Amino acid sequence: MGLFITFEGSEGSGKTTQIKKAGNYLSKKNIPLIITEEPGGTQLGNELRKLLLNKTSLNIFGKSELLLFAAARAQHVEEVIMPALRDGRVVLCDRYCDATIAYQGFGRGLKIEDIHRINDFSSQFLKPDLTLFFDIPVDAGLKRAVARISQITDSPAEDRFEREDIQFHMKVREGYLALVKNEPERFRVIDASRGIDEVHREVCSHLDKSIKRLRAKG
Ligand code: Z5A
Repeated sequence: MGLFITFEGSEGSGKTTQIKKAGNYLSKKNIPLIITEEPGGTQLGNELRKLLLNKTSLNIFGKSELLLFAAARAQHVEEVIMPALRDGRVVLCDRYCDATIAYQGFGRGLKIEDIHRINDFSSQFLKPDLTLFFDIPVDAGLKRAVARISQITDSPAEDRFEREDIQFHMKVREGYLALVKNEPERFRVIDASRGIDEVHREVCSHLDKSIKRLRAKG
């Protein structure tokens, strides 16, 4: 069985930058891996991603949004993540079930117990071995995210969530911090306000430890 590592964080925390660098780091060590993301990672997931993230005139209610993320996850777990893990690969995944608790639970205010049930169903109870949470103050992260979006000119901006007000993003961060508190053994909190290379070095040290642990298990 491989190793399942998720990257989580609020807007502009740099997790997408870091997941790519982590992939390069592991590839250089000849460790078989895939990099994937939620929502996305499959054809169905990519279609749902467009619906969920591009700002259109479509009115999506909170519960419908929750179920669309769950549908993308169900497909992703069965089609991509589980086969890769069975194949002995390291799976690096940009967001997963924790994002649903943070955004739909804390951000939108949907019932947390309902979300746990839906997460369990859509993920077939598959939990990450390790979750790196990239933590950054909300205003600093939003500044980065807005700057990145303003550079995109060749495709529709995936900015439906960035357009939410600052209170929404503060509740999301609060949600992540509550998850970290509940499961300290799974999470590593990374101070994402530092420079890219410094953050990368810390990511590599967590990856190395997890891989060592996996190898020790045989
Ligand atoms: N969502 C949800 O609501 N429920 C769910 O169940 C799931 C997701 C799974 C899609 O996520 C959205 O879906 C997300 C939650 C919701 N909300 N939003 N938005 P996403 O991961 O695809 O989108 P994102 O969170 O907006 O990611 P992002 O914009 O790609 O941000 P990021 O990954 O945190 O950061 P980045 O792209 O690596 O960096 C942003 C910019 O900052 C970029 O210009 C970098 O060059 C720069 N950067 C990165 N690191 C640094 C450092 N260290 N210093 C300075 N500048 C930096």
